[in-house]
Amino acid sequence: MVCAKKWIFVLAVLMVSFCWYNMRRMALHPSLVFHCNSQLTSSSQFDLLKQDFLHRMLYEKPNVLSPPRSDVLMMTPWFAPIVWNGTYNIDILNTQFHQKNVSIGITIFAIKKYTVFIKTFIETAEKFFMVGYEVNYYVFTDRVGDIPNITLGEGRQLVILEVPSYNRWQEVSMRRMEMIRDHSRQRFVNEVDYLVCVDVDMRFSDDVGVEILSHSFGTLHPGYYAASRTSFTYERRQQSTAYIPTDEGDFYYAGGYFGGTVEEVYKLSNFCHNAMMTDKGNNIEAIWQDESYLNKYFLYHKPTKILSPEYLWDNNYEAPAFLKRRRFVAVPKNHDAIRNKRALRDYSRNK
Ligand code: 4GW
Ligand code: MN
Repeated sequence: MVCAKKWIFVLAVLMVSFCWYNMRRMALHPSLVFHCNSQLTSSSQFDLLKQDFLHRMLYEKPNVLSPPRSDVLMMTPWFAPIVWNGTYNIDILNTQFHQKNVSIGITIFAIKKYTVFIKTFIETAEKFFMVGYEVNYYVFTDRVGDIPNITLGEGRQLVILEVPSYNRWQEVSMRRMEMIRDHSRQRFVNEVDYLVCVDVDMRFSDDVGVEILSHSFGTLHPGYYAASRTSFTYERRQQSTAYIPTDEGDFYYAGGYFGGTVEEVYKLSNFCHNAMMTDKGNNIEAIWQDESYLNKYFLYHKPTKILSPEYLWDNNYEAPAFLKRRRFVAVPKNHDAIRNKRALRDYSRNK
């Protein structure tokens, strides 16, 4: 009898402390109280998740106390990597991206006489651009008959998109944004995961692979990677939607190389095209056309990855010691033969 009383007492003490504890917990963290019921056993979207894992790979251990590069900035203040040779392991990246089965679209514009650049562009891309992946070359042109027949590797195809040409060269350059936007929503979104949007007057001369891919990416302009904020050639007139004040700006991004997922490229090109149209309505055009609007976009929608000038170089510049590779290089243009007007718009413009 005494024993039973003792147990009833112990039980009562336990119950009181349990209630007290829970009341305190509820008072402090009301949101921590979950009402669990049979839903725990019902199905969930997580049931469909695939367990991706990497296989055994042998490579040098990353060393926390000795970064792979100390001569260049490898990370922005918003934690976007800046892609330089020596900072990544392409084997790890390839394993990850192949597992996701990614496909890549590359957009190029060959309007009027710029069709002459297509052959070298595609031939060199076949050697160096996203080798081993599914690649669609989207060639926008007004001269379909001038696009040469080029034999492509397995999983790679050429898609010719006939588009109108504009009289003013500035408009030819700027309207790329509108066409990329429209085709992103109508076509690209159904065909590829990522888009890479580049100038056509270029050649690949070294590997460009999945290390460049990210949600959204921009590229450091080879003429301005070391420049001060105030000397960036952003649009400085307040009346323009591309306006950037002299006390703002991270980098000067090149108009001839950006990309990301199709959705992100859609948002970017939609912004740039709309901003251009607003300016057009106000009779103003940004100083470096599409490049100025792109720089405005990236200032307030920070890219999640940034490509170093290895990915966009012009041999008119003296190659600095930190430049270990020149992967994508401007093809010298004969301005009088190629362009309708003498207009200096090269990467070497500030030289
Ligand atoms: C001046 O007479 C011109 S024509 C300036 C650009 C022109 C142009 C540009 C063109 O007649 N046809 C054309 O397809 N484009 C596209 O716009 C082409 O994809 C080219 O790579 C891109 C940007 O022009 P760009 O390469 O001449 O610009 P920069 O010198 O800044 O790389
Ligand atoms: Mn160019």
